[in-house]
Amino acid sequence: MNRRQFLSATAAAAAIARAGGIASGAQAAAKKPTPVSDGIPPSRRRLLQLNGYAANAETPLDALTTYITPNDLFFVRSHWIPAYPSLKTWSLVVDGEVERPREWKLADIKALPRTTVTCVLQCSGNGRALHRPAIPGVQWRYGAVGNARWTGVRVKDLLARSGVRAGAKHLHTFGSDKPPEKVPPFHRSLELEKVLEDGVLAFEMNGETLPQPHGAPLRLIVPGWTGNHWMKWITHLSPQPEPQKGFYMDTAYRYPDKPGEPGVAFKPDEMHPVTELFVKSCFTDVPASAKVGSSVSVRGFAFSGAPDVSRVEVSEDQGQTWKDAVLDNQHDPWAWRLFTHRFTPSAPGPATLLARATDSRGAVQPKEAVWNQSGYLHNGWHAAEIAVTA
Ligand SMILES: Nc1nc2c(c(=O)[nH]1)N[C@H]1C(S)=C(S)[C@@H](COP(=O)(O)O)O[C@H]1N2
Ligand SMILES: [Mo]
Repeated sequence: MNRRQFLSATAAAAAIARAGGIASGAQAAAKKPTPVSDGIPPSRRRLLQLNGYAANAETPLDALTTYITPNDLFFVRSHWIPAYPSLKTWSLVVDGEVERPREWKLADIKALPRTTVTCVLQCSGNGRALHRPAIPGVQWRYGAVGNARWTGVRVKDLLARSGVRAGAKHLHTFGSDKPPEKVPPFHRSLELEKVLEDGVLAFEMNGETLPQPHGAPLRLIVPGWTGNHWMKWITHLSPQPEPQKGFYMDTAYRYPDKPGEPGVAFKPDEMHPVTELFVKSCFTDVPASAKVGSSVSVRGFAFSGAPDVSRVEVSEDQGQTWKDAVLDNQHDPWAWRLFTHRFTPSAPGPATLLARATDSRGAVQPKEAVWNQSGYLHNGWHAAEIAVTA
């Protein structure tokens, strides 16, 4: 059913632009080609398109080697072909449990104090294809994740201009994309407490205008929480006493309170919304081959729903013993942490390396991910294979 094909990042961007209709004139004209200075070679600059409708494309692991994931290589997940808002008519409505409902134009939002957060965006379904028994849905493997620098305004600052009433507990969020007939809309809500604490409404990604596939002109950033909370093309925010209703709250994006054996499904009221990311690490840069006695370096990334990763370990013996990998110095709350490990093979034949991360709250990445009926948050140990010759 799924078409799988590699697209060069440029071709993927063009395909996404076509799928989404006409880019707004002003943005298209302003868009200059990004100078490529991140060191990722042209041969690795491509996305893996997982289905034809809408654009759902993941980043191959060998292109996720940098602390900041370049915009042209950042995975795209859209429920349906988006109607990109035109900047001329776009506005953001704030209503609901507020003293002063109001409508914002982008220029007024940009006049508020700015903030930049560097953090991971991961789709809750990343790794779905790795669960057994198999689970229907977009067959993400490893690359529905990236780490970016998001610039915008704090949700707290914007909502404060409307005066949020004490009874409000959930922020209802709406984007401009509309589903095909009879398909429920992607309407969401999340706890006000979290979004007032950490939420950002971003109009820039990695120092550029937020690209349209990633939610221009404005999207929600929820550091540490899964991508389904990160509403793109946002047009309406409404603080409310109760969570939003609808398919994408009551049925989808729920995780079992007490997961069962693989294959066991639960009713929605035995599940809760997916929120925090699970601790996870992946290898990204692994040589295909190595020689007995000469060391090679392997690299990867690790992240969690906790603000930091405290440790990444690598096993060279199927998980019997572990060695600490070296963590890069660069890190920010809820960003990923790159790691390096030097491996000196001692015998010829295929070698397997395993990675396991521990976060700043002490959660350890498990050997096997917990199977759940929607295939969310796969985080089992990642293996890297190296062919060792004498
Ligand atoms: N309006 C809108 N926002 C959305 C979505 C969508 O389909 N429509 N998809 C969500 C999901 S499930 C994910 S994982 C992220 C993906 O963001 P990206 O495409 O910028 O990587 O956007 C989220 N925000
Ligand atoms: Mo997602």
